[in-house]
Amino acid sequence: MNQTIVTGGAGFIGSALVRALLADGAPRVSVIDNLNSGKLANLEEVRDRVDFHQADIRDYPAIAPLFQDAGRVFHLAAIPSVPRSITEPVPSHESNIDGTFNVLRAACEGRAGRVVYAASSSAYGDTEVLPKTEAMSPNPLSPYALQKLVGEYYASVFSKCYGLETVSLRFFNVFGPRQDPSSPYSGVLSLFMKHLLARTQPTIFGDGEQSRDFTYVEDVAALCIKAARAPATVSGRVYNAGNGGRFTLNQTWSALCALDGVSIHPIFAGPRAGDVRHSQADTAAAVRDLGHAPQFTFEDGLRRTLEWYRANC
Ligand code: UD2
Repeated sequence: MNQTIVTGGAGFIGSALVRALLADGAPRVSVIDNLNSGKLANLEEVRDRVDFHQADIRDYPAIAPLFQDAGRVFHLAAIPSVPRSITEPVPSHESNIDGTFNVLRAACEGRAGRVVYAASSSAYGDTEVLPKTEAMSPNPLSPYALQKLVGEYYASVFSKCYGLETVSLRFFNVFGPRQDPSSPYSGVLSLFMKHLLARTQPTIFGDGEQSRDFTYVEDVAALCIKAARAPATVSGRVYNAGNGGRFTLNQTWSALCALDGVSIHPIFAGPRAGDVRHSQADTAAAVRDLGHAPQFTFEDGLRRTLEWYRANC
């Protein structure tokens, strides 16, 4: 019952989690990834301690045997983009809902230990009050937000009906090294890093006054591990995985320009469909129940991420 599984473990968050698990004492980690957006290069330094399975979570017969007697499962595989879920709703639905159901079913039938599920802060949509607490009613504004919310509900129902231990963590705009800037659907910070280093203008959708609780990837990885260890009373529950702060896109771009000693004006385009206006996590429940203790301020994270892009892009 010792095996640790990370779905999406070749992605930028998943690979950070794999490194954190190995550093935390896991002898080996099993990664399930279809390599659609993940890359084996993300696992390069730890490849000899990773059992890699190229498989798609939409393919139940392919993944089910891998979950037999697994000790703990971290389910991060997804198609993670609000705009992509609007333009390409079918693959997004199939991966994020059907794929999540398959992972939960495989974990349940394989008698696996706890499943930690990567949910999303997008589930909140726009709320009148900030920061956002888990007690607020969800209000998904995009297919992606709804899909991630359905995954939470499924995780909770598997806990209630089948006794599978699950914990959902609502990731708040995770950023850090290895986030891939090559797609128009890439996370905004990876795109900002690319433009900063190329000395080109980024595009900001809307007025740039929308805000995000940007959360450094290593803090999220650490919280995932804590969620897997927390007492059984957390099973079926949902927690925010955020830093607790909030920065507008205009502030973020200016901070990055200041870090690199340049001044580049962004291009402003129309607002993006499905966008949430403001996002900020209340971290109290995760601190209380899971021992969440973010180590990196936003500025620390920006510096570390910029250093990595300078060295690797
Ligand atoms: C959502 C979730 C996040 C995570 C993510 C996965 C919210 C608040 N957050 O992130 O937790 O699940 O989905 O994809 O729902 N933008 C620009 N220019 C660009 C690209 C983006 O201005 O070139 C804007 C975008 O309109 C948005 C902000 O930057 O206002 C962040 O966009 P994102 O795609 O990085 O992440 P977001 O907030 O959709």
